[in-house]
Order: sequence, then C-alpha cells, then structure tokens
Amino acid sequence: MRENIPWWKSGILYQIYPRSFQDSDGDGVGDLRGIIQRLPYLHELGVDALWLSPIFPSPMEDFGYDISDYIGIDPLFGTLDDFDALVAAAHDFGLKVILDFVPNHTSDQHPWFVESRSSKDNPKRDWYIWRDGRDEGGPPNNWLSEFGGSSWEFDERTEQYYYHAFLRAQPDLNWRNPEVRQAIHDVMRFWLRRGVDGFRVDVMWHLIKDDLLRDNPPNPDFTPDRQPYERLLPLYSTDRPEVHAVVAEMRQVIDAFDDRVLIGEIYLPPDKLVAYYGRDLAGAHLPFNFALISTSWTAQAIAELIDGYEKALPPGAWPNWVLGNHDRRRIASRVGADQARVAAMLLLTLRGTPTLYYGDEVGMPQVEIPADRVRDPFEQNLPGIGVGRDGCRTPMPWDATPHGGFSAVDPWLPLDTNFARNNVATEREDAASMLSLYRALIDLRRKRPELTLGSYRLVSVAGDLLVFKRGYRGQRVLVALNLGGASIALTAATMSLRGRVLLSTFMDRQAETTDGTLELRGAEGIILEPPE
Ligand code: TEU
Repeated sequence: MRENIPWWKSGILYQIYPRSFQDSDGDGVGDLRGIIQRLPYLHELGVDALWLSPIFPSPMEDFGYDISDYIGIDPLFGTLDDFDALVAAAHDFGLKVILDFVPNHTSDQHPWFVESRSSKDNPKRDWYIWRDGRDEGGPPNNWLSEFGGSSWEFDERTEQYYYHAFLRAQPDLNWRNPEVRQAIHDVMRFWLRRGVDGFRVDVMWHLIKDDLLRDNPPNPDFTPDRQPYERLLPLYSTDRPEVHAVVAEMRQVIDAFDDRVLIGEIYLPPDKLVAYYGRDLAGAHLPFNFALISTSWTAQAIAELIDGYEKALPPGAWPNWVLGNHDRRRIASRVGADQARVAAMLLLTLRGTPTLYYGDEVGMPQVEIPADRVRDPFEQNLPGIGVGRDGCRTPMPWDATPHGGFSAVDPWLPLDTNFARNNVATEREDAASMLSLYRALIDLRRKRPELTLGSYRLVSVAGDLLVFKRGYRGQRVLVALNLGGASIALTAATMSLRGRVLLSTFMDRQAETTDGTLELRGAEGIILEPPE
C-alpha cells in the first residue's frame, strides 16, 4: 500500500536529545554509542526516523545550538566513526537519521566568526551581520534577543555591533551573502553523502532579516508577565519574504539526493507557517506544526486548530503534528498524566506526520530543577519567569537501577524522582502503561492506512468531547476523545456508533463491540472500527 508514499509521510519521527538518551562512557552525558545501544528499543517502539539535536563540536553555551565546526562530532558525543556506525546501525534497523542543523547562527568560536571579527576588511567580515551604532549612540536598532536584552553586541576592537538573535555567543550568519549560502550548502552535502536522511533546520523563519534593519514595532498585547522578547513584534527581524528563496535553495540541495527530507523549525501561526512549504511545494517538506504545544487543552480549541491548519494547507502539502520538544514543557505536565494519554491518541490519529519527543512515550513529566543545577542559559539570563528548558531535557529513565540505567554516574541533569516507577523496563511489563499505549497506537497507525494516509473529517465537538473520522478508500475509523475528567455517554443520535473498539487509552476494551451507544470514561479516548 505504501510503495509510492515517501517515508516521511507514512512514518513517525522521534526526537532524541543526545545529552539525555544514553550515556555509554560514564561521564554523565549521553553519546552516540549510547544511542546505538538503544536502537533495538526504538525499533521495538515502531518509529521510523530519529532526529538528533545537535552533535557537532560546540562550546555548549546553548548545548550544541552554538556550532563551532559544522562537519565534525563533538568529543562529548563521540567521533565521526561513531556517527558512521550509528547511521549504518540505524539503517540496518530500517530507521532513518535526521540531523539537527543550525544555519542561522554559529558559535562565536567558529573559525568563520573568529576571522569575521578580526578586522573590518577581513574577507569573512560580511559573513555575519555587522553594523555601526546609531549616531546618537547605542545599537543599530531596537531588536531584542530571544534570550533577553539587545540582540546587538558591541565589539571593542572593530567598533561595530554584530547581530545575534539568541545568545551573544551565537552570532547570526548573513544569509544575504552568496558565499555563506554556498558554504552551508557544502556542509549539507557533506552529511547527505555520509548517509543522513534529512535535516531539521533550526529557526528557519529567522534566516533573513530586513535589509534596512528597520525598528520592530511594539507589541500591543504585551503584558509584563511575558518574556521581555515579546515586548516587540519581530516584524523586521524574522519571517521576511526573502527567506523563501533561501529555503528553496536548501531544498534543491536535498533534492539532488534520493528520498531525503527537509524539515523547518518555525514558530508562526498557521497562515504564515504554511508559506514555508514554498511556491509549488518547493520549500520545506515539513514546516513543523507546533500548534498543539500552545493550544489550550479543550475539545473546542483543538477542533478549531485542526480545522484552521487543514484549511491553511496549500494543495498537496503534507501536514505534521508535534506534541513536545526540547524547548517546551513536557506534555505530561502541561495537561496532566491522564490527558497525556488522550494527547498520545490524538497525535497518532491526526492526519500528518507525527513527531514524538523522547520520554513522552513513558509519560516523563517536566522535572523540577533545583536552582544550583540549572544549566539552561535562557533560565540563567532570565531567572524565575518560567523560561527554563532543563526540565524537559532530563535523562531518559530506562530502568529502576541507580541513575535509571541512563548512566553509571550522576547525570548532567537530575532524573525525575519517580523514575523507579515510570521507566521503560517496568512499563514494558505493564499492559496498561503509557509505553504499552504508545506501542499499540503506533502499531495500529502502521496497520491502518486510514490513520496514516486517510482523510480527516470532524464529526462532533461538544463540551469535552471531540470526535473525528479518518477514511481511506472506503474504509474508516472513528476517533472519540474525552478531553475532560467526567464520563460522557455517546448516543447514535449524533453519529454512527456501531462497530468494534480497536483501542482505548485505558487499554482494556479491545474487541468490545457497540451497537449504538458508547460510554467514554473521564480522559478516555477510543478508536472504533465501524462494521463493513
Ligand atoms: O529554538 C527556537 C525557539 O524555540 C525560540 O526561538 C522560540 O521561538 C522562542 O522560545 C519564542 O517562542 C531553537 C532551538 O530549538 C533551541 O533549543 C535553541 O536554543 C534556539 O533555536 C537557538 O538555536
């Protein structure tokens, strides 16, 4: 059935945060050999592709999102040989490997930047964004860094400012310079030739800034409880029209190789997000859709966002859904342990490629990080306002042994205090666990083309109830989700409820048949197969 369907449409993506997946060499930080050890687990889980947060040489000011060498592996994670071994082993399991790629900025330790800042007439000066201050003094414009403060850093030696959308240790490359484009395309080819199956491009919507560097306007909706970056609307610093040509060029680099994927990390509302599919779909294959991460967890809000997203998609564009990542609070803590099961069913029954974040499949919560163990520079710059990302980056709990089987030593971030109960080994033995639910959902999705490839149609949204249908070539399944804590009685008055339960989030109703009525317990989701 799937012969002509690209893997990134029919498959399931799984994000690994390499520092926290598996430590193989006893330094408390995960590494590539560790990931190789855990490939059988990922194979058993049933996902199709791994994307790895950055593994390149880096001073780790932003934990690898500050790259000092695009074509190497940081010794913390291993060697290029280890990487080749990982790609080969993953491919043997039928797993694709997607790299996290950070072309918007480098580390300030990258040789390109070291050259660039050395003098005003250095050939690489224009590889970054350098400007004089304003005549009256101060930085060239009012743009803010996402991580707090001005996004301009004054360089004493050459008496100019450079632009950094994130940390001052992360200077932005100048994507208007053709040499920069060429250099980055060469880096992409280096990894594509090594066998990687695609890239997740970091902050794709940031790549090009306004050529006139106009001031950003104030955000009329700003309130003091929000992070300082939100004081302005990033109208001129992000999502510029010229970015789409840059993305299309990246896509051309990808398309010179067989069967690879280009994914964009883009935080924009649906109408702006879908522009990143590109004219004639010649942009990103999958502009990440983060809508589920920020929506309020109600049936109405979710139904509306699915509808809005589906309507915004250009003809032929393939949708995708993300429930969590290394920058946002864990889903289990956002919506609670019970609703996290409903969320799992939603993610794996929606139309479009799902991305799982490591550990969500065992119900990992956001971990409370004591002040003396905070590592995230975002939290260190803006303490106490809730921007810290360490709590969603904690070590994977594999079993109940000390340090959760993640490491022989105390890891770089603490494990969840409940790891002895919620871990892969114990959940594997428990037929009703979160892990068992994820495995059943993934299995069902793989078996049923309705779920992988089928159309989506909203059937009903009322109170806490969300019901939709997925249909493919005359076959269909019904998904009914209870977004609330109280039970809901469904009757045939609103929908056809005859059929067989394929799966309940409680894992206890398989093969139950219904002839017109159905009772959903609080926080229960079911997948129903109507009779032929
Ligand atoms: O994150 C980008 C990102 O999450 C922010 O730009 C986001 O838009 C902001 O929090 C406001 O909502 C990527 C990486 O995923 C992150 O880990 C890096 O720190 C960052 O880029 C810089 O490379």
